[in-house]
Amino acid sequence: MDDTPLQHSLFGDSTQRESPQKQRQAASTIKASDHAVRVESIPIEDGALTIHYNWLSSTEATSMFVTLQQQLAWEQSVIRIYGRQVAIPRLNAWYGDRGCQYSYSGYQLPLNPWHTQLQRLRQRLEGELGLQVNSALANLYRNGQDSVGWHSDDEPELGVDPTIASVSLGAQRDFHLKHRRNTSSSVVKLALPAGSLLVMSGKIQRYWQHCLPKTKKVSEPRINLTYRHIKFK
Ligand SMILES: O=C(O)CCC(=O)C(=O)O
Ligand SMILES: [Mn+2]
Repeated sequence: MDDTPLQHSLFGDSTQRESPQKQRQAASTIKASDHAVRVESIPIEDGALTIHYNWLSSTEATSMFVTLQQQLAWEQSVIRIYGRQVAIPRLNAWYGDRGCQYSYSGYQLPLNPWHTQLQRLRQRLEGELGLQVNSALANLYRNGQDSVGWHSDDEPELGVDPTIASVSLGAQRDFHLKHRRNTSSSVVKLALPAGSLLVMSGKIQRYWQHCLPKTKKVSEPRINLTYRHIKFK
């Protein structure tokens, strides 16, 4: 797989490389306590994609990474593919309100009660962005050889056109999206730095797939938290 990080020219990888003046010019820069959050909407057909760079300050992102790496209930999930048991190339852990069950590829992740730090971010997502969230899937990519393959977050328990809020901590990794039907539209390639929040909404899970490809360029670990809303029957 080609893992060349083709930057989306409009959407640079992080505010850290930009001058303070350029940061001030960004149309939607807002001040969140001690750090500047830069919000960019990526124009795509059939869905909405927004990145909030520096949603967490670098101090917050670093300390949260250390705590969560040590304290989350990381497990090696094994899924069934064509009758074979296959270990997925990352560790994961599932958190949520009571009754939030989540399965993929026939595997039901055990539900953990909220970790305080995950709960704190959940409250920020609800309070600041007005999102409705009752669960979070945590992924730990131990190095560049860990990955997640092409998929959509379209499990029935997420309902129609779910909003997924994805927080990145640790090593920066590339995140790719491709349209399911319009094969002529090119793959959208984004870099997700520590402290960024990516919000996928609208019809995006219906029309697009996303993945986190393997890369030889990264040897450090990364944690990703995808906040979701599980619908009860
Ligand atoms: O690690 C990421 O950025 C994406 C993870 C993801 O797509 C998922 O858990 O469904
Ligand atoms: Mn996903």
